[in-house]
Amino acid sequence: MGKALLAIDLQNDFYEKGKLPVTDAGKINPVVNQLLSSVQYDVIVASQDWHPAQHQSYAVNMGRAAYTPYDNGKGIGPVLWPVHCKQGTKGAEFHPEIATEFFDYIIRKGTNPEVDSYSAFRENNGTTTGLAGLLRALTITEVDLCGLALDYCVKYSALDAVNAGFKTNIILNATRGVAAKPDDIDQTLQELTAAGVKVIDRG
Ligand code: VGL
Ligand code: ZN
Repeated sequence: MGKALLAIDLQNDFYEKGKLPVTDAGKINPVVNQLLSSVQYDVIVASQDWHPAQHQSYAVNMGRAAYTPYDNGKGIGPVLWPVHCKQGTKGAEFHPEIATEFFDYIIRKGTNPEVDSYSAFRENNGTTTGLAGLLRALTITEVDLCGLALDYCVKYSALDAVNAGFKTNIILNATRGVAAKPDDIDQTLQELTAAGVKVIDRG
């Protein structure tokens, strides 16, 4: 019956001055805060990318250049990243403009050094984070997603949400993408729509 807002990885390192910057990320903050403070959600869950220093998604730890395509078939890949969202650093903190007081739960992900975790629902090797169970226990049937980055963590979270049976909406004006390749965003939106995710604007 209820509705949840999933606020994905609204952390300094994904903003313009961060280590893994997303273009125009700061522009989503007013919209995100409008969503966070609105009365329409029964629960708000934030995810926080939270890697140990030796994380294998860090290109430098694998002796490669950042943004190199790489897939070990066991949960690292399809891309290696600059060092970002290292546990306990400023870059891993939520952006100071974000109204974090509205978060009911925070799910930290990507803590296993050998496995990346794009989705807030499960790590890249399939291990669950418990989010679907939490939402079901709270009788949530519909989720809105906002945050960073549209073509990675927002995308994989939305696909897992819809596949777990939740009515799933991406709030397009409250997300931005990394877009390593120019058509990454269009392709992401096509994939999401094909999977049954609704792409909408709010606020
Ligand atoms: C993300 C790449 C690596 C994201 C996290 O939040 O979209 N992308 N870690
Ligand atoms: Zn990460």
